[in-house]
Amino acid sequence: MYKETVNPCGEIPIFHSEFLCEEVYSPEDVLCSLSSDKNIEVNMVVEGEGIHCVFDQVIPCNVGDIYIMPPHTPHAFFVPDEKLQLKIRRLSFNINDWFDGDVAAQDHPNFCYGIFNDNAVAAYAMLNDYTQKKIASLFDDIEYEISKTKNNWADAIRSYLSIMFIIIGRYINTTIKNTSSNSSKGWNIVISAIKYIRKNFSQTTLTLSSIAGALYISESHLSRLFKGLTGKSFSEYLRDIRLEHACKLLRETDMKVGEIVTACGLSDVYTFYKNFTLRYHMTPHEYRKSNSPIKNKIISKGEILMSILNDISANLQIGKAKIVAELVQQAIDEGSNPEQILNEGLLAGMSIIGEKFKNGEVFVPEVLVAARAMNKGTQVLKPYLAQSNVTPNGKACIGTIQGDLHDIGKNLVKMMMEGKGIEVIDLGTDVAPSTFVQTAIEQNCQIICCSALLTTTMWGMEEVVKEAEKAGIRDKVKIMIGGAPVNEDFCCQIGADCYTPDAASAADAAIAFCKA
Ligand code: B1M
Repeated sequence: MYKETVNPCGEIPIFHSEFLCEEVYSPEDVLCSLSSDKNIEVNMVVEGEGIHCVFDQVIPCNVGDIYIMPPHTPHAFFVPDEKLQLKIRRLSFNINDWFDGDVAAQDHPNFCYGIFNDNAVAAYAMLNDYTQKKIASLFDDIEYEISKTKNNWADAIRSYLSIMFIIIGRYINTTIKNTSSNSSKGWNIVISAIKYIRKNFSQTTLTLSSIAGALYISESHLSRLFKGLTGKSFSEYLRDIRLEHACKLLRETDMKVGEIVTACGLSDVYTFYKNFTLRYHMTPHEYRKSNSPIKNKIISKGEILMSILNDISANLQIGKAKIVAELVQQAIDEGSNPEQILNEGLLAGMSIIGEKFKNGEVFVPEVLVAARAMNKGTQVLKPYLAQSNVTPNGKACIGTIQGDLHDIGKNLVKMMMEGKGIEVIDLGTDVAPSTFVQTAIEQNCQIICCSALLTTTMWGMEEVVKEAEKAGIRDKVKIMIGGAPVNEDFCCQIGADCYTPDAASAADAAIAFCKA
């Protein structure tokens, strides 16, 4: 609700407005919501309760509280939660149009009849019932004069404003002081920077230096002013503005996370997820689910599922093992196919981390936490990938080749084979050729499965073939190989029996061997 009365005759502008404040207070977002006017503002709380923020000051406000803000002072009203309402009456005018000399000179002790002193940048008063009514009636009189513009209306308003300031001056409780001696100029610069950021945040190339250039000041000066007056660094502010816009897009559109990242000028999905989860303690998907106002819109099962799969991939990349496990369960509950969860959620995320690792964008610790998250996710999937109540179809032993510690692929192969009813003995990682062969002999395995991820160690698979020949079991056992660096040609070259590119085809091939 917003009602405004503006002087219609065009002589001396003065505005009276009455508005309902609905924005919910959130400490992280305050700075983004502050706004300032070129006029002086007199704000009076007429209904409800709320919060008034001036720079980094947070002041609870109630009916009868008055806030006077000099020109260009960033401030905003909020409600503590969405059930509460706050109604404000505001007068806004250029003080030089209405007063002369001391009363209008911002640095004079008699500025606004002495309401501001000691370099104060904001003043507020709590009025008693009697005074509150008096001030409310002055607001009414001024509003009336503005709307009617009768003879000498400007003189009448000038008198009402003087009386108002003098009365309020007696009740001033607090003034918020400038921390910097020339902070009014500083604020102007910071406000210009904020405006510039808000206009251009979607450009990935936006930097402090480009803004400093646009405002003709040095980067270090802008950086100091920004932090000093807002309490936030430029990069923190820019990140918050972008995240806030991302929230808006998540709430109000169907855009995919990747598209939102681009639209907000963010660098990549990985960083977006990391910052979003840190800031809002939930994933973008969860945020969209709980905040989307698009009521009556039918979101297809496929869309929900795709969004969960994207979340699985993104959380895996930042190593959020617990969240990954929960999301995998959620995807299953939504009726998704376990293989799709594996391929389009878990493995999709792992392959992005692999690329980043290759390009030097992430390092071993990040890969390790991602691998841990992958394992947590596959643990949840395991019972769904495995078919229950199947009688053993054969026996195999599996391990990662000597010198190689990668076990995620191997674990998947094992899981898929077990799903087909094959009993699998897991030898772990860094397995010597003799261990594969001895296990096959002792446990009577039909298949030896070797996994390798490193080009430097894949030749260990040839050793397994030779060891099996040496032990005289080569014609009794099938040797299957797999892993990123090996292929069909390599399989033939070392004399193994079968190469498969993924876990599902490995399980199919193994079952075929067992049944043959
Ligand atoms: Co390492 N690593 N890593 N790493 N790591 C790779 C493999 C690498 C390609 C990364 C890169 O540079 N792009 C690179 C190898 C380069 C090369 O040799 N050409 C590499 C390197 C260099 C290293 C280190 C040397 C790094 C270092 O220390 N500087 C080091 C080596 C340690 C060692 O083994 N001695 C190392 C360490 C690690 C971590 C410990 C941090 C971690 C492993 C954690 C773990 O496994 N518990 C790790 C990881 C996670 C990776 C990447 C990122 C992911 C591997 C993975 O799990 N993929 C990987 C890059 C990448 O692959 N994009 C990389 C998902 C998994 C499901 O796929 O294992 O291929 P994969 O399995 C697939 C198929 O290959 C197939 O089925 C699965 C899919 O369904 N499959 C089989 C696998 N085995 C099969 C067997 C079969 C049939 C199919 O029949 C028997």
